[in-house]
Amino acid sequence: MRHSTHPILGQKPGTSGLRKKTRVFMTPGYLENFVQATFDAIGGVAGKTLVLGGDGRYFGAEAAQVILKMAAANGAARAIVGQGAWLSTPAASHLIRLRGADGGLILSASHNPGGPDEDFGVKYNIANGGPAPEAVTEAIFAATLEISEYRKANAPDINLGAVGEQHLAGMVVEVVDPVAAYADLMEVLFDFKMLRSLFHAGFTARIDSMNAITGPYAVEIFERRLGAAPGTVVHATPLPDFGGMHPDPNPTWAHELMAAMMGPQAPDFGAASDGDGDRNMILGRGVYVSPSDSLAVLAAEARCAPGYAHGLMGVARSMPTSAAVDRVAQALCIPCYETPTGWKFFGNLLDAGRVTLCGEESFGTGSDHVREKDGLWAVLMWLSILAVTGRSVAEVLADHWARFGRTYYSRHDYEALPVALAETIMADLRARLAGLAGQAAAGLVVIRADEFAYTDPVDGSVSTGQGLRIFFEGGARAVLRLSGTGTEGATLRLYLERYVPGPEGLAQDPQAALAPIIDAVEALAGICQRSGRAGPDVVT
Ligand code: VG1
Ligand code: CO
Repeated sequence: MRHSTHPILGQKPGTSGLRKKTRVFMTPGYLENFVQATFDAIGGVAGKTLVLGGDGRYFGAEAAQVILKMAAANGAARAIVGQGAWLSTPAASHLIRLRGADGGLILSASHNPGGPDEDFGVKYNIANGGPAPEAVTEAIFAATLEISEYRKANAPDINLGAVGEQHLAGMVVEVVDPVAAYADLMEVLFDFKMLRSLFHAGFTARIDSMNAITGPYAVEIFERRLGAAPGTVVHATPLPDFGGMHPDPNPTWAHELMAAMMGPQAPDFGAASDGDGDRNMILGRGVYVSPSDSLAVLAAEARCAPGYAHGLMGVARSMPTSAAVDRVAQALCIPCYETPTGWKFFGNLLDAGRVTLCGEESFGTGSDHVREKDGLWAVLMWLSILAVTGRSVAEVLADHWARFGRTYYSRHDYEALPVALAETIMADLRARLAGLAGQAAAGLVVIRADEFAYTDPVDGSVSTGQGLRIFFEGGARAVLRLSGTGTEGATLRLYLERYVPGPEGLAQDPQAALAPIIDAVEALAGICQRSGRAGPDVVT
């Protein structure tokens, strides 16, 4: 059936898909318009195979029914759907690749809270399993400006609870176990026998799935296949509102896990996942691993896992991520690429075989096994390192810093700022960037400042306006950029970094180590002064 429609006024996918308040997505025709625009932008879906699933959040199952009817009406041949409309983002990426699908739709707003008054989102992934590159998101945006009708089959709902094939207006709907293929892939990359022995020998862990999608995956992998004690995975059932949890795996939002890991009864290892399972936070007993350090450690120790026993082709990090991994790449004599924020920028490098590991400061690490970041993969990498080296998380970190030096790092988020104010703060600083070199700010001299732009080394595409960078004397750096994933006002992210080569000062708290840079940025940009805020909302 054809439904005529009004243009939806230019809905532009952000850093990772289109993210809006759930009620906006539930407005009649809204989801339909965006999905039709996506189908139109990719040249239609006639005869194609699509993968579909999401993180279990509110409205996901209803949205899946709508998308299936639309895919059928648009002539798709087959839809592969996770049972219950469940698929973690890395599992969806794997399924697209494994089944040779033409693309997939992931129903998630990732680390944003879920529920009728919270957030929903739709991400379109391409045939390599990765997020749509900028050219595709631009085409989707253009299509949202032009769309005049959408097509949706007038058919009954599919039973998403029943694994097997069903038919919907000429399209095959294949409902699959969301976990099995992903867990099998992990068995190929990691030595499950060795990891089973680790748990068998009494190693303890707390894996916090935050009531989101990784629960069933983590229970299958850690408790069933690796023999970790029942209850190792906590908050293991995906709930439509994540049980009120904010599934953002950082010290602020995963505070229950933080408290457990810093307390007297702490297990050996702790990890948390985000809503759609592509992010991770890694903890040891009494110790927090900053994501930039986690990426560097994984790169340095990757050979501990059989999937990486032959070494790495290269590594890539997003620009705001610390340079800790650069020093590892230098020691390994492999290339290190610096890309804009967002996993889509790693896709070409991974496809071209130029890099094996990638990571972002926002708790995302991954490899060429899929084309998304992968939270549980990171957990298995860390467990492999601990099993092979026989060291604790704290010892692995201390060894790494002793060898490579320590890069103090922190991200300060100012959330829900008035959009105009956030844009003015950025515009004012941007206008002054060129003149900053040689100037002192709160006693710290600026060496150089610019706005990051990226030319993709594989296809030559250029992405501009990717963050304001200020380099200070002594190897310190600050980056400012506006978030592309929020749904309320603007979020300004300030990324801070300082390298200390020797063992001196290694025990220093990152906020204390970074205090001179924090003061310098406030002197230059006046974020607190102009917003009237006493400080950032979230510090990671
Ligand atoms: C944030 C992170 C970025 C990440 C993106 C999607 O984007 O900073 O590193 O790739 O979320 O992650 P932004 O524009 O808000 O800074 V997820 O877990 O949504 O797939
Ligand atoms: Co995510």
